[in-house]
Amino acid sequence: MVFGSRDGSAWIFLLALLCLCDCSASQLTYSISEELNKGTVVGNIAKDLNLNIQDLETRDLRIVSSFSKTYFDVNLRTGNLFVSDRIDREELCPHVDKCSIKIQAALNNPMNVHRIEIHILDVNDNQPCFEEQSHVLNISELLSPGERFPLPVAGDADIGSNAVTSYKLTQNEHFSLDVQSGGEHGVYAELVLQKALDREKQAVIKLVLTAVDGGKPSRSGTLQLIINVLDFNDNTPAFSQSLYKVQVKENADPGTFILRINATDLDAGLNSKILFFLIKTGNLDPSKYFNLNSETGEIHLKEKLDYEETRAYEVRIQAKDQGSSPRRAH
Ligand SMILES: [Ca+2]
Ligand SMILES: [Ca+2]
Ligand SMILES: [Ca+2]
Ligand SMILES: [Ca+2]
Repeated sequence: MVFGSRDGSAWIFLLALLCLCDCSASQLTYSISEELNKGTVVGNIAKDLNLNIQDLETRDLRIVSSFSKTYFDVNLRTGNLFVSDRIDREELCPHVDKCSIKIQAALNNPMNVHRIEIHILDVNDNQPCFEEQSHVLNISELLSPGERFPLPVAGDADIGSNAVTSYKLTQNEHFSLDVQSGGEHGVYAELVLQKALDREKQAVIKLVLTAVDGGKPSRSGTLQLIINVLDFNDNTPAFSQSLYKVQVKENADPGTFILRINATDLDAGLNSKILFFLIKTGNLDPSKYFNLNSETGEIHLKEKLDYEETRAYEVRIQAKDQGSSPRRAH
């Protein structure tokens, strides 16, 4: 138990007597906003309790509270009950919708105790905020429009319409936002794929999710969304030329460099890693005459050629990516 602003052992006695005295005395109710300046008048208790102003001093009016702070005091010359300490609703009543402070106005001769309940109304003094600054989503370029992805929920220490009421998303061509309310999370949002992604066009998409509260004016908090577009093997290797022509002297030594073939693949990782292979066509096994380095695409002579026997070799080469469902080009 803590007592009004002034001294006293006599007051300990008074509180001990609280239940023995006139507890049926009237009750006053006031409503004020949180975070009012010290000195702000809540109401006039002399008037509201029908007391003479002179009696306040002669009957030694005191404000008594069971809180560790009194928050309020009374001006004995005017009867005004005023705010004497900072009132932060979020600190006083965290996660509670209804918040009030109960105090008592105690008078001597005769001893009276009047109960006063002061409702503390919420002010929009907290902005929505996310637990993290950025959130990463890994989304395959294979997925079809309509796929949904849950997003982190923003908190707001205020209540009711001063808490989060909506979410917004950066304008973009691939995703829309579906904002739902209800359930234990209050208001939450899901990302909805509107247009299929293409990693080869844009591998990372950065968007900003904004949580907005319903205060007037409203406050907001943001979260960066980083969408990594995961590769799907949707590109076939492509040779730099469809036909490579090269002339070799028939007396060239085995090991002589002939040419290097080149192919590229727009995908990523193994989906774009290309290996080359010589292909048998008809009776010709090109690996009898040529060495192909499957990684570099370099072709070297394997054994001496005979112009009189064969004047030209047409060799088919396959380029194959290393995706789990590989794609091939010839
Ligand atoms: Ca508040
Ligand atoms: Ca708020
Ligand atoms: Ca590929
Ligand atoms: Ca791809």
